[in-house]
Amino acid sequence: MALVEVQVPDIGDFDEVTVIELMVKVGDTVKAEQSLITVESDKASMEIPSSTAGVVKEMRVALGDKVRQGSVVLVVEAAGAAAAAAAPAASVAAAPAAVVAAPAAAAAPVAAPAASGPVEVRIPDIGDFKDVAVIEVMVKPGDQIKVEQSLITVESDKASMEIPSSHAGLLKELKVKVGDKVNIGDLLAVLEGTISAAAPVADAAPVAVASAPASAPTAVAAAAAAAAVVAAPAHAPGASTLGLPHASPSVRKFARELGVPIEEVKGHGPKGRITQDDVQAFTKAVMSGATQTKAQAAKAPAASGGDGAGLGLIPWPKVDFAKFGPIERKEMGRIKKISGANLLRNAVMIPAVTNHDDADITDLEAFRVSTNKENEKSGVKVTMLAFLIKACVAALKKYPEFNSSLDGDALIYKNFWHIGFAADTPNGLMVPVIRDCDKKGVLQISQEMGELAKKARDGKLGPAEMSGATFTISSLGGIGGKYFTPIINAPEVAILGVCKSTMEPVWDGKQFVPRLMLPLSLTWDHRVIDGAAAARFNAFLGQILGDFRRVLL
Ligand code: CAO
Repeated sequence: MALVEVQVPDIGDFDEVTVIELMVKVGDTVKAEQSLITVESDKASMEIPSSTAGVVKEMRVALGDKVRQGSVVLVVEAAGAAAAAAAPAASVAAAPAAVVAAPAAAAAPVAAPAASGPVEVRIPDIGDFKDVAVIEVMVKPGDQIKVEQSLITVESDKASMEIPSSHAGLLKELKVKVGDKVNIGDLLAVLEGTISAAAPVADAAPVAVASAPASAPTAVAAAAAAAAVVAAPAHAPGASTLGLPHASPSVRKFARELGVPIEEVKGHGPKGRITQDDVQAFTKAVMSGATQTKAQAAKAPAASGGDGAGLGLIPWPKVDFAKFGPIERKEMGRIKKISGANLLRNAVMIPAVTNHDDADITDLEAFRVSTNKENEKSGVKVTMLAFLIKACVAALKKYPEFNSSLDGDALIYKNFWHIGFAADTPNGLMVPVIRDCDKKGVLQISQEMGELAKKARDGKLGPAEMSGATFTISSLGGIGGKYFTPIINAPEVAILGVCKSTMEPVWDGKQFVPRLMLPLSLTWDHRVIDGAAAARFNAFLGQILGDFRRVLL
């Protein structure tokens, strides 16, 4: 077994590209050449493949990170031949040459001597792709075409790329339509009028195309193909769109997964391209009732005004606030948009109920303070949240349905206790997950919590660090408040909200005594849990927090 760092291969002329999609996570088994992440510049999206097969041990990039050639994407534990192949460098990028018959990247087009008369534009060498489908036609007869202007977009099951024109001229005939299958050398278009061509490129694509020098797919796509990555269509300015909307394969896939009709999404990316944010914003607008899909509109009852998110609700109020005073419009950040859509779904779809209770933490707080004094030098500070995590694990073990998830008519009981905690970050709410809390002590939990909370605030949390939770705690204890109603983090079935503890007079049977009381708010999914179980869970939690030795029982 060898650990291999998989790097971003040569991705052409790009200095820094943004990671827009993570396609694998820690623990996944990946094959050599399997796509790992999608990166995007302002012009293209590319999927970055793995240079080796093995098990993902560590993700080194997160959404939004900027990467370039040589950046380490992840660490794979490679086995057998793959590891041997990777040695001795132990840090490799996918070898482009081994992947596809790489077309030479076209240099910036230089006008060749002008000629006149019809010229045929053919499909250039697009790498190892056969019978790729035309999914988009970006021009129409009569258009004045420039050299390197994208004419069509083709898509295989994994890749999509634009096919540019090898010449400039007036488009006389277009020889392909959406749905056709094309191969290298196929006739694409006939141009007439004054023709100029891209200057010949040294070591141009090996396949002879037309009577003029071959134009490889745009420099971006060619570089992408050379590295076995995927170039996504970019909208030519002013081009007529006769086929599918402009979006990268990953965005199309994302839309498909959410059931979003991508043709109804308005693109706000460069040149009108549909981005993941557009799909998310569309989803959110549909969920909030601000808009609806055509299918929903067709089904919506007339009384709803056709704008009720398909739920038969009255339309979302549209108010021109500027009528009442000065306003400023600011787009919400990405994380807020994503969490907003999730929270809305969870709020709408889960029949949630919240129980409020108080726990007497007078003794536990004294223990916490003394523990922190003893551990002053270690640098690890224990907050009430770490004790709460341990207490919740004990309660989850006693009441396992709180640690389950719904799967159709069945419940999945999880025999692991990974606890998520809501962290307030400058970019919005994030939920890092501490794994195997049953096996960890309060000090270790505190330490991991501190590290994860810092990563969350620095925007450095990887998806693996935010997944797998079986139960979540949202603590506002450091801020204030009395009780609140947290929203369940689906597919979990319960969440504990915690507010600031306060000294309160508590009747001990003879007199009022001052006790430190911690307000607890447990929200639970009524499909899985009923009120009595929730009350028992809270009561048990209160007992543990009142006398923490009970955790050992
Ligand atoms: N009662 C009284 N004081 C509390 C407390 C409680 N329940 N919980 C924490 N405190 C105190 C801590 O002891 C600490 O005091 P000192 O600074 O005097 O030592 C202070 O409040 C700050 O604690 P903290 O917030 O830094 O640490 P934490 O472990 O309690 O919480 C974290 C960590 C990451 C959860 C927190 O920083 C955070 O982001 N909370 C917000 C979560 C949130 O937004 N939830 C809402 C989700 S729904 O929109």
